Amino acid sequence: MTAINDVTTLTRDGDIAIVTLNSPPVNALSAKVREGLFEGFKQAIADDQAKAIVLICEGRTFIAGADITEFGQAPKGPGLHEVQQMIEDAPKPVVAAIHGTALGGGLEVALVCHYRVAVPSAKMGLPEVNLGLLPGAGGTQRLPRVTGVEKALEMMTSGRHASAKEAKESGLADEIVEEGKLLDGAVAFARKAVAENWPLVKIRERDDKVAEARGKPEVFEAFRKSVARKTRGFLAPEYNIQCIEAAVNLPFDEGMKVEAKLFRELVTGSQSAAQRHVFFAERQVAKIPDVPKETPLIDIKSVGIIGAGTMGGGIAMNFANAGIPVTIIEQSQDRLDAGLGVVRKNYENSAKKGRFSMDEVEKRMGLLQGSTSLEDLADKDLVIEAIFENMDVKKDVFGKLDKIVKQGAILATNTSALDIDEIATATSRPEAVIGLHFFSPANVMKLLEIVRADKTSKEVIATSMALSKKIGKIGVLVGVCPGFVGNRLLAQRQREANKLILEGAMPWDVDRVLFGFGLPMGPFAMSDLAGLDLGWNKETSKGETLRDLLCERDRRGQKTGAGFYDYDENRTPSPSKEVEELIRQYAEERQFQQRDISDQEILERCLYPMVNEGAKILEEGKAIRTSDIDIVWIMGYGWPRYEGGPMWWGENVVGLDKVLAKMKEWDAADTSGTGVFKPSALLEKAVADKVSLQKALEG
Ligand code: TC6
Repeated sequence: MTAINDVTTLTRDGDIAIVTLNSPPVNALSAKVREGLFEGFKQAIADDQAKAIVLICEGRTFIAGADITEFGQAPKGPGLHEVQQMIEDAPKPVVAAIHGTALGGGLEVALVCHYRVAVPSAKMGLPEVNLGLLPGAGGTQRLPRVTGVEKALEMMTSGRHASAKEAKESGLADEIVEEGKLLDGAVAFARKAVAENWPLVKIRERDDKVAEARGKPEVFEAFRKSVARKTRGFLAPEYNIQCIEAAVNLPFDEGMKVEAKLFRELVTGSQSAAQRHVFFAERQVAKIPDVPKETPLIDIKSVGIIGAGTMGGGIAMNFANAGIPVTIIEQSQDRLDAGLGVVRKNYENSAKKGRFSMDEVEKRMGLLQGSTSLEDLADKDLVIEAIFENMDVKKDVFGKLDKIVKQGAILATNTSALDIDEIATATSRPEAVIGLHFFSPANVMKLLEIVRADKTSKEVIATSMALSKKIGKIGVLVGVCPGFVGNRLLAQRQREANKLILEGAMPWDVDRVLFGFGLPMGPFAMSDLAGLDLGWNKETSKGETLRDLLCERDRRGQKTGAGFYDYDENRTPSPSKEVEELIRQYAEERQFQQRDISDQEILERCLYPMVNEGAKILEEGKAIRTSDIDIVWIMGYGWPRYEGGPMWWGENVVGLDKVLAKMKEWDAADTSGTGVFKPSALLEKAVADKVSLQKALEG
């Protein structure tokens, strides 16, 4: 055995050379790995006794891509293209032996090997698009040459990982070998290639699969249309498509030039920087500095949920989906039946859409039990309260739970607004109490705010974080404060949006700007969708707010065909003259000066205060790191990934100094006495010290 460097070895099994990479965690193509590949292959090629070469990886996976941490740094060691050329031009068969995930640059290395074998559990894909990139090592030119244009378009714009079976069917893999016997299978395959004198296949020389789409721009146009909604605002999907067009219409080397040019544009651009930030932020979020990985977990084998309303039912579905039995408590059998009926309908709808079978509906419903007695929660490992937002009622419920539920269980509340420390005082075990703030619809939304109260134990926190993953959520640990992280930022935007329409902008102006920024919906379209009469009552309406006035005119949102907008029978919105008039009159009566408001001002007024509030949240210790706040808004509120989250955007796209200057300007001009624009001390510190918010927080 020859150690090429500390991540690469070269061995020989008879007449087959074996280059092995071992660079945890995922064998990413760091400078060291590239160097190892280059030297390893050089020696294996020079070794006359080696008739073929197998490339294999130790650890959990084949090469999972370029080393994302190296992006943006000066290149070191041999370039990937150099390594690839040496492999592709090798004068003896090279076989990639794939397990785990061959992704991005990893698959691009496999695609310059003459053959690929994989175990059944292996997956392959070009997920660069999710990092705001395209496969810049020949993947855009080689994948369509193997799989054909249609599959390449779909795989590269979605970043999806194909199974080994699919890879075999589409020609990406040449053979599937027995699980756990990858090396033996690959060596046997290589030996056969030598014995039978198989050709040294170079994908770059193939043309048959791409020729089919040549001179057919309509293929690409149709595809663009089909993904337009999903890819709105993102640059990378379009760039990937253009590269595949080049693969179809240009010779290989010319196509490679297009790939290189577009890759450079993306990798130096702001969208990819933002999406790479999100990639790491998603992984960071699970790390809690004072809750070590070894913290013992509570085994959650059964769950109780109090409340079978929209939230309770949605929450219950998450657990049933993960195979965990749930007991749902309601006050009356009628309500229980209604709640469970809604859950069944949701499941049946999913089954109708083909997501799973009717048997599966019954299986999941079978995990849900109803009861009207809290006593039935005695043996549950986790109880989640999901009743209406009233402190006295919640305290009463927690007082009862304290007496009923076994010791060692977690007592959680789904409150989105109330003080969890106070709720915990109703029990004799505040260490067991935590907030699990699901977002509506709770069975769909990925975000789970895990709210740590003063006395919540580390076991309860660690278990909640682990559980969030188990039920397919991204759990973000936050602290107790009004609105926690997500709604606290939202409140800033809502306040300014409501003020802006009294100062001269119209609801559709505000919505257009925020939608154009990349958010799924503006605040007024959102209100119309949710219903303006949430919490509004005809009898008690005082006609004081715009909302009161709209509801009194039966403009209660989409459901009544009118709200801030007018709606046609397809629920398509259009600006409303009536609302415009109403707003002007309302503003005049309250002596608001109406003026022209630019799109830029709308954007700044709605979003800068969110950045400022995020900084306040950090300085109060209610979020662990800036990137956690970004994750909350990306996962829970649809902040566009290519803008990195509000904190990343404020810091990297706008600039903290600009945000601070605006906050100061608005604060000085603000006569409301509320101090809503008061700059965060942390923001001031970061700007003064010229460091990031995270640095300012840590230092
Ligand atoms: C590309 O190839 C471009 C090519 C152009 C050529 C010029 N680099 O996700 P996990 C870390 S673009 C550096 O928790 P899993 C990750 O941060 C790349 N680090 O594990 C984490 O570190 P921590 C195309 C990476 O088993 C640890 O590994 N490739 C990279 O749930 C474990 O990760 C991709 O986009 C990387 N490429 O999932 C693939 N990948 O422990 C991106 C991971 O310190 N990776 N790390 O927090 C993945 O999709 C998943 O990580 C996985 C493993 C499926 C490979």
